[in-house]
Amino acid sequence: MRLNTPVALCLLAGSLSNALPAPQENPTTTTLSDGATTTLPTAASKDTAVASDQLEQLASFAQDQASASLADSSSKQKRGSCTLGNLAIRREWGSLSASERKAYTNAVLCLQKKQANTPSSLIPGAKSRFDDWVGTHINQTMTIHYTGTFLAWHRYFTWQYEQALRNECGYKGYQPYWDWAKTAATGLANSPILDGSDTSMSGNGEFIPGQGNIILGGNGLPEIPIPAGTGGGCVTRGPFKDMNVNLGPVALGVPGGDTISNGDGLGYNPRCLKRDLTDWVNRRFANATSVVNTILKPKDIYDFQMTLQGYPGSGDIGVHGGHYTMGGDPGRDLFVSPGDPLFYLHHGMIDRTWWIWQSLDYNKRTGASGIAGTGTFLNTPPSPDTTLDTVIDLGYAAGPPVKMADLLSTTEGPFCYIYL
Ligand SMILES: *[C@@H]1O[C@H](CO)[C@@H](O)[C@H](O)[C@H]1NC(C)=O
Ligand SMILES: *[C@@H]1O[C@H](CO)[C@@H](O)[C@H](O)[C@H]1NC(C)=O
Ligand SMILES: [Cu+2]
Repeated sequence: MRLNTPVALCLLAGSLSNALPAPQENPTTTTLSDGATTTLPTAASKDTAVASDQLEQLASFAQDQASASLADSSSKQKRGSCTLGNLAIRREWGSLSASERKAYTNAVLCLQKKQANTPSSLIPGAKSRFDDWVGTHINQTMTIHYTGTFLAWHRYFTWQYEQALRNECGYKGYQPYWDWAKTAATGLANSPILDGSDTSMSGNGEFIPGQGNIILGGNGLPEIPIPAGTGGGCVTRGPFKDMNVNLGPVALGVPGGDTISNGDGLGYNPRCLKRDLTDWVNRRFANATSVVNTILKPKDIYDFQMTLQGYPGSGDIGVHGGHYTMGGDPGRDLFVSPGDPLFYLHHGMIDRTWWIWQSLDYNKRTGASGIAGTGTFLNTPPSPDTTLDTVIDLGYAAGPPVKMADLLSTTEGPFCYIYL
């Protein structure tokens, strides 16, 4: 049978074969594409330890499905050139070795030293190749969040960034991700991603005492007060302690409830990277139960992407609210957030969550019915529906422009990766 290829077995190790006999909430039997069956949870456990196991099971299911499909030469997943032999595997930060982590952060620092592609006449503050991504995100913010393109746009953006690290900075690995469920359990400052060590993504900002709440919502929506975190100032340790944030702010929420901006945020405004690690946000909105809920509850793409970003007015900011978990500047700025290198690990996990959700009803969720929404933020101002033919263009960050149809699967079209 198809799964008995060495690579498939290797992918399966630690997945189905290790499926934990942990107590499950309403388990259900699901038939895999190769005819084998597996037992998946259908509702998130309120016990986060159990929910962590559920998340592992769901991720294993997505891995098994992808490897079975790639091993099957008659599968429809032959449209691109993706095979088990060239499949990239994106891993959780904590599972990388010290040298793999350093290779990643060194590549990011390399991108920050390279010249920008963006003409300074268009974005004067874009000084480095790293800034090209930030500039593109600022320019398109109102047409890529709460839109039909949100998930696919950020999938392509993160993938092109990974390609730039590899092709322009000699990085040999793949984009790592930040598993929020893990940091919700350990605390952020204790995690390998954010402990501030040389093998982390740098840690907290310097502690600024007595900071007021951050206020989300407003503009007619109920306010969501978020307590300030345990940092607030400049990052002082780890690989990014000397980094300059060049662009922004545009809509930066700061403690005390204000939002600050520097005009359109495209001017040159060099300053330190600030973080304000906020365990409260991580635990409240992105614990293992929240992640599993996000994967299991929504049955259509509209509900999925709204749950993930938070239904406006619901008081829930969704797992995407992890931008407020890292806090600081530019972390809390919807426009400039890719200016914190942690953005790409966060969006790696967003993409992983989408990938797992898609695997539960693959054909439907990677086709036309896997798209909902229009081209503008909460359809304001009103704009046409996003379709398979809608084009995503990353401007000066990377090309070529691609259609939505090519971005819905991670193993068809231009992509060839899965998450472990
Ligand atoms: C964990 O997430 C669930 C679902 O999002 C939420 O109801 C619960 O309050 C969270 N736990 C904590 C400790 O905040
Ligand atoms: C900003 O976006 C518009 C279209 O949305 C595009 O025409 C323009 O070239 C973009 N500017 C930059 C600097 O990417
Ligand atoms: Cu974004």
